[in-house]
Amino acid sequence: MKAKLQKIMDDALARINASEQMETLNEIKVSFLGKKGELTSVLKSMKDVAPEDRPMVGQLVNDARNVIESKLEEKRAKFEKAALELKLQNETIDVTLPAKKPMVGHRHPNTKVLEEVKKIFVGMGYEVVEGPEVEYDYYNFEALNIPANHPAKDEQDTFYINSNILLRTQTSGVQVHEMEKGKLPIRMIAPGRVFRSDEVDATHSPSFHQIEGLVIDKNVTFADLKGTLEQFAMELFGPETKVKFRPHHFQFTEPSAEVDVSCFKCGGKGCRFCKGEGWIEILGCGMVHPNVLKMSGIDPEEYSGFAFGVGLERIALLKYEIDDMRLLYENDYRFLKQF
Ligand code: 2U9
Repeated sequence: MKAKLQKIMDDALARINASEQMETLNEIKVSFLGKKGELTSVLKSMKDVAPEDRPMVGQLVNDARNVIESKLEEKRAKFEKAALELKLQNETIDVTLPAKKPMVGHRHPNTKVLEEVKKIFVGMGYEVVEGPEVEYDYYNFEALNIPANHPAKDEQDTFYINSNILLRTQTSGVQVHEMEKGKLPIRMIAPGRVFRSDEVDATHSPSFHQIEGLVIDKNVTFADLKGTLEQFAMELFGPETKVKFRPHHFQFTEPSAEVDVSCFKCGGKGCRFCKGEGWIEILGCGMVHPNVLKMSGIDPEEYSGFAFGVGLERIALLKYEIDDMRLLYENDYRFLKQF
């Protein structure tokens, strides 16, 4: 019996040593230690062993099982280690390969223009002030001398939240809040999103951005307004830029004007870009209406001021020669990566 066990063990160990893959180890385990395995069959034939020898034979079978199991385990660990080494070798990273180029973000043309405009006015000593997009009717219209029956107040043009509250149609409310604080002089710009119930097309959108400016001090004149906006135009469009003030009407300024700049494409001779005019309209402005000053608690006999308003998208379209405003809102990377 002892010799038989020894032979079974030797066979098992020889097969384990000769095995070259994990699956073979499983087969060996089944054929020696499984239900119908060689070692198990020895245990089953225990009834043929003399009772006094049974403990000894039992011990030998157990010892043989332990040896085979530990050899199987040893070989399994070897296979696993070799598989891991092979995997690591195959997955080695070649650090000398060129890296993938990451996509670099671009500033939106609106942001670029806004930053440029802010820089120009901050350079002239202006403060940048922001305010709420949802505003009281009073701050958007009434405080700006826009009467109840004015067409701008029509529901066709303005998004109302209720009869008293609306989405601002201009950033002017921000200036009114500043004036109400009573701290003079004021020299500020108010950039921000505004809303008008417009149909979308190449030059209109129900939501766009404005930058408005306000200066209030003693002895502020139209000459100050002209000098300031001329300087602004030259910094934004180049030092050769000329400006032209055309009389206009706004409820909140008197006198009022629209400002054209000489075409920065043809220098004023007339081209396709300026539609042969030589001039391009860029903003509106005027001297703050005495009613507007009065309503916010400023004495128009003591103080005067000027104000202006620029459409941010309009400047971006002009400066970057973009022919459709919708491109500014679609966030198509092929468009944005050009800026
Ligand atoms: C206060 C007093 C006066 C702001 C002004 C304009 C002229 C103007 C337009 C430009 C293009 C609006 O974006 S746009 O459609 N704006 O022409 N805005 S004066 O006047 C003010 C503002 C606040 C207290």
